[in-house]
Amino acid sequence: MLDLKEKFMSKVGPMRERVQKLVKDGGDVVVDDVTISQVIGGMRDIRCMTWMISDLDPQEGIRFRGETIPDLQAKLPKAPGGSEPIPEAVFYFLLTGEVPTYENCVAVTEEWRRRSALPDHLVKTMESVPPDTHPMTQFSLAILALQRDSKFAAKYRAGMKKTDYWDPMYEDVMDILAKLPEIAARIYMRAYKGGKFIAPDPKLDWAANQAHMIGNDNPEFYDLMRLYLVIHCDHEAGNVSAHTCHLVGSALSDAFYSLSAAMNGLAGPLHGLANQEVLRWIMDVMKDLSGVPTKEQLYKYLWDTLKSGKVIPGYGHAVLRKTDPRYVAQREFALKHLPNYDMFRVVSDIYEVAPGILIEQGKAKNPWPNVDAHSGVLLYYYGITEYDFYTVFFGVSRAIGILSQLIWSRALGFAIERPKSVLLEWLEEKAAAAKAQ
Ligand code: NMX
Ligand code: MLT
Repeated sequence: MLDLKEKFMSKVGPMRERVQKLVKDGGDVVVDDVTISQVIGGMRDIRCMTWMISDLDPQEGIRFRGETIPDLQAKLPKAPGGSEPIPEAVFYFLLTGEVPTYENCVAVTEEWRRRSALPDHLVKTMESVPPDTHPMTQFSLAILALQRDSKFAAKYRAGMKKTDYWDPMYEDVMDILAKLPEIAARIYMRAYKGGKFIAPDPKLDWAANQAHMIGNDNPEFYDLMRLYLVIHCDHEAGNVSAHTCHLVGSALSDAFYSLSAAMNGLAGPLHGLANQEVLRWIMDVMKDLSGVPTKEQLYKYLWDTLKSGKVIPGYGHAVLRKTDPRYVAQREFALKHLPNYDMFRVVSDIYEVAPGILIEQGKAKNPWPNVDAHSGVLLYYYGITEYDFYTVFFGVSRAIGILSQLIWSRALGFAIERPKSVLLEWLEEKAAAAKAQ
């Protein structure tokens, strides 16, 4: 058995006891109040879920099991010759809470390689979809098509104790993560490169293989893929993709159903699709203003974007109230590898101009850039110019986090999600009663 699975198993018992004790001793403690604005306004900020693997502080940004992105960059193992941590390491860390050794990570790489072959039925399904179907639709469909082979669904049908749910869930998650890079690569190569298939290279780690299978063997791009697939992996529970995965999984739908649903949420322009929107918008800026614009030109262009009723893509956040540390990590990568690239100069200039405009407009609660404001320019620089594809990379990464939590959610026997909705009249009566007091 993989050391990772053994380590996970050893943590399940103590964690179950901890949760049971919490509910027994503190189950009646009130943790939040809810206002009508929150009910109407997307449940913003209501504390009503628990998530074990990451936590988002509005000022500081994401911490994965207590560690910031720079902490992870310093602590997690890297591939030989690489300078960014490998996603295998972050998966191990999220699942167990322990920093893996390089050997632990190699064992995960090997395990994923062993499980990576795509079944014929999946390849046939993928090839039956028109290649110009949006890559996120193809991605979600492919994940769903794999559901046929779910070990969790088969074991559930045969009959299984609740305390055993995590085991086939773990097996399904390992199968999915093993297959995602090739699924993504097949979509990319079919949509943009005439369907040529590049087989994975057994010498490469998971992220480098993602780069290799889309035809890019630049070692710097391998490192970008490692960074990209680590920093997008999780953002606590309330974002649309994580919450969807958790919600669907809570009905004991297996990992394939849960992840496919999550990817449909990630495909929305206010969520993950914002990364393609940013690049599309920057291309428009550079086309309309004939190259790198002046800050004055940018100022006007940004205002025109807002006045036309559009959002400034890549700016703002539902929780964050400062520059996203994932933006900072990508900016540092750009400063190291592509400081003089025209499009990076535009991205940097937007960073100087956009927050002031959003503050001036006075609507957005957070005028600072999020992760999506920077990811596209890096991919574009390394030749991945087909920006409709960018959200698929986000999805490959996001699977690492939300599926780690899904295993934990089944291990801890978390309940089916079923909050209470209320009629608008009920809210109106509440509001009137409060006013009358
Ligand atoms: N450009 C223009 N207006 C904005 C922006 C922006 N970047 N961000 C927020 N606003 C507006 C927002 O549309 C809302 O307007 P209205 O009152 O007319 O409905 C108002 O400001 C208040 O919104 P907030 O409470 O600040 O933001 P909210 O929590 O509702 O939404 C986002 C968060 C991320 C959806 C929003 O900031 C946005 O639409 N950003 C642009 C899209 C984007 O970058 N999404 C990616 C987020 C990260 N991810 O990967 O998921
Ligand atoms: C994410 O990574 O999921 C986004 O930043 C959106 C969010 O956290 O709400």
